[in-house]
Amino acid sequence: MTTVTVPVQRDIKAELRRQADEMRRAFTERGTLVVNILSSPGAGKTSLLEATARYWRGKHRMAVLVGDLATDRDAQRLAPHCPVEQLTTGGACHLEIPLVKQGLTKLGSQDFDFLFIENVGNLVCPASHDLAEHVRVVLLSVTEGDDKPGKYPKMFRTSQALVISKTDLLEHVPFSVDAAVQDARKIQPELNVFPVCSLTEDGIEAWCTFLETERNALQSPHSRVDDKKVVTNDG
Ligand SMILES: Nc1nc2c(ncn2[C@@H]2O[C@H](COP(=O)(O)OP(=O)(O)OP(=O)(O)O)[C@@H](O)[C@H]2O)c(=O)[nH]1
Ligand SMILES: [Mg+2]
Repeated sequence: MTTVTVPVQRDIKAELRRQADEMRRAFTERGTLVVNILSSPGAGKTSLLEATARYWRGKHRMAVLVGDLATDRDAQRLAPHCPVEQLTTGGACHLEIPLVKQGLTKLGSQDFDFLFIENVGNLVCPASHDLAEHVRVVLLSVTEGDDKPGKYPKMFRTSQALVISKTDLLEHVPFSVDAAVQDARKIQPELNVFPVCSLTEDGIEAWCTFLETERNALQSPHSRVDDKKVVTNDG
């Protein structure tokens, strides 16, 4: 008797990862650093991007793709600062490559130094999706509690940077920056950490310098694009 194996399912995620790798290589060649920003709802992603755009005004060309379940409110906030396209997921709790591609088409053929993707506010699902980024950043605001890294490990394990946001509120809440950083570095020892207050712009210079260094590394002859591959551990 002959055994025939009939494939009944395509590995859709593998195809999306392949597309993400291809897009990342193209961004690298164009000198565009792609940054995927993740956090729980309201941790301060859009505020961080507003502060970043204010800090870089006239220095770098930046654009933003911003994901939300509904409304274009974040795009309206960012529009005075830089080119922006809202990606409305219609209920989905994270962004995926096809929607990012649609946003890129709308942004047009202009080259940017930095492309930020503000993901849907959610500390779980976005961690599993590679959006062609070079750098993944997780925000943790001080009002959320310093115990969150260990409780949501995948988000921290797959990120290269941690922004601790709303530091102006530290005096009002029981949040230890040291405890949060220790907890996060148990999961991801290489994590770069940036305490930031987007309202006063305290910490924004260090954050922007980090991004500039990452972009310069893209253009270095020793840069290995494959090293920038995002680890999502999703099979
Ligand atoms: N005190 C204080 N408030 C902040 C800071 N950054 C943001 N906020 C406030 O936090 C709220 C949420 O900020 P957003 O920037 O909209 O947060 P977000 O993560 O983009 O929210 P979603 O896109 O809905 O997930 C707003 O009321 C901001 O003004 C900060 O550094 N300090
Ligand atoms: Mg936002």
